[in-house]
Amino acid sequence: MKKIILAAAALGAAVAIGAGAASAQTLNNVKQKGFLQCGANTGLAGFGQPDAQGNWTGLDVDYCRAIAAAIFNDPTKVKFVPLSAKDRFTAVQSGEVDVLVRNTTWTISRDTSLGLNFGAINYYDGQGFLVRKSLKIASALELNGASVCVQQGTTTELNLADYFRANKLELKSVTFATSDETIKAYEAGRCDVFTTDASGLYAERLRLAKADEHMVLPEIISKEPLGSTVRHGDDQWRDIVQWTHYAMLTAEELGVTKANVDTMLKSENPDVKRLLGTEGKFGEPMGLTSDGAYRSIKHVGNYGEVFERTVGNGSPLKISRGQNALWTKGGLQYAPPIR
Ligand SMILES: N[C@@H](CCC(=O)N[C@@H](CS)C(=O)NCC(=O)O)C(=O)O
Repeated sequence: MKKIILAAAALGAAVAIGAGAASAQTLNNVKQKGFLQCGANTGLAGFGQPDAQGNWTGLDVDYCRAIAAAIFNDPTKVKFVPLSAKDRFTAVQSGEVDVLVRNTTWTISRDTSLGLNFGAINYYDGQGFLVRKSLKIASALELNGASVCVQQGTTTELNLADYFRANKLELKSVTFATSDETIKAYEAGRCDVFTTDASGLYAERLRLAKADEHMVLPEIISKEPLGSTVRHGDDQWRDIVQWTHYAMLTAEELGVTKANVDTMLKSENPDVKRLLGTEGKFGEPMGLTSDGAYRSIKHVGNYGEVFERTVGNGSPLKISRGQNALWTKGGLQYAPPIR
């Protein structure tokens, strides 16, 4: 079975890289398999993490569940494939996974030379620094000569070098292949500083024995728009992945929730009708049913609900919405109109 899946997907991928639109096969492959293969983190609290029973939770995990719900009307029709920073892009290119939702930053090189497309940004982030309070420093500009633990294959490494060079600071970077090794080396004192996306700092800090002895410095040194990633050459699939996020954002804008979505089916509000498919057939041109968005909201919730549950006040991370607030509330989360 796995061989058939990989063969079909590899064929799709080969054609995709070669001839573009011909390979609009991902949705059909997923329907044929009966489940979505989602590239996930190896274990990042709040974003993508399996528990001891193998139950996956997190903001990125729920995005994948929302895509599966739109396709199968069942959020459990997903197989999560844990991928390290180094292996994640090959897994998308080869078709091992149908979509990557794994705290991955949208950059021009990834969006072009790697033959990938970014769907939607489900978390606007930026890189920061974690240090011991005992170091008694208040700013990253005081890190001259510091040893910094960082993970390979990430934008983190590149930003770190740029920041230290731009601020004429001497840098000793200590690099590791996985976040596990990186945070353990930091905790063991092999470096003064741990750096990654700010959301990752809050998540990894939870794993430290004495989390309160560590603090996040105020500087955010980069833009890290974290989003869903698919292969080039399958516009239909990219539309599905992209509009699933926008449907969940629009639901939050319109006050449509997991709990009230069935009541909202009776709403006379034209925006709600178009979102839930009681007016207009916006799912169908993408190969979905017209109630695709309804299914995602019914089974997973709107963006605000998912945020609070996974990384916000309903979670151990307690991250505030900040840049991930709706545009109507001063944030960057903005969905194009469903019309
Ligand atoms: N957003 C950055 C960094 C993403 C990243 O991989 N962060 C690390 C540190 S928290 C991570 O998730 N590691 C988990 C792993 O590779 O197992 C990127 O796309 O390069």
